[in-house]
Order: sequence, then C-alpha cells, then structure tokens
Amino acid sequence: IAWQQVKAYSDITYHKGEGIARIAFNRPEVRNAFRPQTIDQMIEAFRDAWMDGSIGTVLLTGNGPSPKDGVYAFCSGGDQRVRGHAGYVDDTGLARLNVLELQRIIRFMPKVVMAVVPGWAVGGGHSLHVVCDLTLASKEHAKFKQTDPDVASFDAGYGSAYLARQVGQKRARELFFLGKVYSAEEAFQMGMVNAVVPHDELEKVACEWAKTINSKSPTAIKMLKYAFNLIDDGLVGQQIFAGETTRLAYMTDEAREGRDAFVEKRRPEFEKFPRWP
Ligand code: 1HA
Repeated sequence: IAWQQVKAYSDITYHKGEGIARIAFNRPEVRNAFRPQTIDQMIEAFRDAWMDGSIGTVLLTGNGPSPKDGVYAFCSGGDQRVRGHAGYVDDTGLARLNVLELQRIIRFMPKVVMAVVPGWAVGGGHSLHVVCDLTLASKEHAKFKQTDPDVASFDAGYGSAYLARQVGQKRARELFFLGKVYSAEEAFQMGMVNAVVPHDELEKVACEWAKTINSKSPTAIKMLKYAFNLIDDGLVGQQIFAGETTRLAYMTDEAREGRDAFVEKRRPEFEKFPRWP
C-alpha cells in the first residue's frame, strides 16, 4: 500500500491508501498507553475515516517496536502516569475517561474496523481490540492480558460483557479475575482473534483482508455490521440499524411522493404504490 499521511499528530499516526485507513497508537516507549490527547486524536482520525466515502476498512494498530527494548505493543490502556483522582488528566487539568467514546465510534461507524495486534493488548487496549469487528494477531509477539483489576479499574461495558459474548462467560471471567497472559494462538482458540499471522506478514495480510472486504457491497457490509451489533446494543442498536433502513426507504418513489406532496401542498398519492407482500 502506498500510504499517504493524512495529518501529523503527536500521539498517533494516520494514513490512507487504496480504500484503507491505518490509524496507529504511536507511543511505543510506553507500550502505546493512551492519555486523553491520544484519544482525542484517535477520535478525530476515526471521524475522518468514517466520513470519507473512499474508505471501506480501518486498521487500528500500534506502532513499534519500543526504541528502549524492541518490544511490540498494540496498546496497554490508560497511561497510569497521568491518572488523576477521577480519570486521565489532560493538558487543562481535566480528568476524563473518554476512551469509551472511541469504543462507540468503532462500534457504530458504518465501516469494518480491524484490530491489527503486533504485540501487547492490555487493559483498555485489550478492550479496544474486543470492540473492533475483527482481530488479527502477530504469531510471535501478540500477547493479551486484562490488568484492569490490578490497577483498580474496570471496563464494565464492551470490554467485559461483550468479551463474554466472544469467548464465553467462564473464559471472560478468567481473563479479568486472573489477569493471565494469553498468546495469539490461545486468543484464537478462545474465539477473540480471527487469525494468527506471522509477524512479518501481519500488515500485509490485514491489507489483503481489507481489500477483500472493500470489494464487496458497501451497503451489505454496513447493514451486516449493524445486524451483528443490534442485539447487544439495545435500543441504540435498533436506532442505528433503523436509521439505515430509513435511508434506503428515502430512496424509493414512495418516499419521493411523500416529500413532493408536502412541498407542492397537495395530498400524497400513496395509493399508486403497491403494498409489497
Ligand atoms: O480500564 C480502563 C477503563 C475502564 C473504563 C473506562 C475507561 C478506562 C480507561 C482506561 C482503562 C485502562 O486501561 S486500566 C488498565 C491500564 N493498563 C495497565 O494496567 C497496563 C500496565 N502495563 C503493564 O501491565 C505492562 O507494562 C505490559 C503488560 C503492558 C507490558 O509489560 P512489559 O513488556 O514487561 O513492559 P514494562 O517494562 O512493564 O513497560 C515498558 C514501559 O512502558 C515501562 O516504562 P519505563 O519503566 O520503561 O519507563 C512502563 O511503565 C511503561 N508502561 C506500560 N504500560 C503503561 C506504561 N506506562 C503508563 N501506562 C501504562 N498503561
């Protein structure tokens, strides 16, 4: 892929190429831990990828390895050094936990988001891979670990309850209650990783998967993502799915008649449209 940089950021990198967006944590010296600014930048990049009609798939990954010790990471969650009394503290001194907004964007955007895990996926970083549509993991270096209870934190939303949908209740509870380290292969066996890929081929395979997805009907892919989400997302899941059905309905002659009749101040002639059985 001939990646084009979209914009320069301090904590992330953002590139596009051939219908794929690549958004990466870029703090390898702290295992790609995030601080509020990191998440703000992620949200801006994801919103851009969401609105860009040429993008079909987003790869979420972590740059590396660490210049200090050569270790790879996807993301190690919240940066504990900037954790204040009520959350992670930004430049203005405000404490916030806004990674959940990023989770919702990944979950609700009408495009496939693939976690490409080159190394550690830990704590809030683990929860980000859980919320992505697909996960590819480096055979040699990917490691999965839930440290939330070690640092007195808990993702009681998608990170845990939705994880249980993927790996089952016993496994999800084990992940959180024991905080063991799982290899890519073990994560694959559990059902939270789609494929284990040799490290050197990880991004190449991710791009191949993305190209395959992008070759399919964008509307079908979007409706399927929302269909998979719906049952776990309650009324918001229904709202998002329904919003897309409204868009499709708007494209019919029947909808055009409703709009035109109002604008032309006349009674709508709906009787000329069939009641599809
Ligand atoms: O749960 C939530 C939330 C829940 C609800 C709503 C919002 C939430 C927001 C965030 C979170 C969380 O993410 S809580 C969980 C926070 N993360 C952690 O507890 C992981 C901490 N890190 C580790 O356990 C380990 O570093 C590691 C398993 C990822 C890697 O171990 P390794 O390879 O032995 O490396 P290590 O030597 O520990 O780390 C390398 C460097 O990176 C160290 O810095 P150095 O000594 O070189 O100066 C280390 O301090 C730094 N580092 C790693 N992770 C973090 C970090 N620094 C700050 N924050 C980190 N998370």
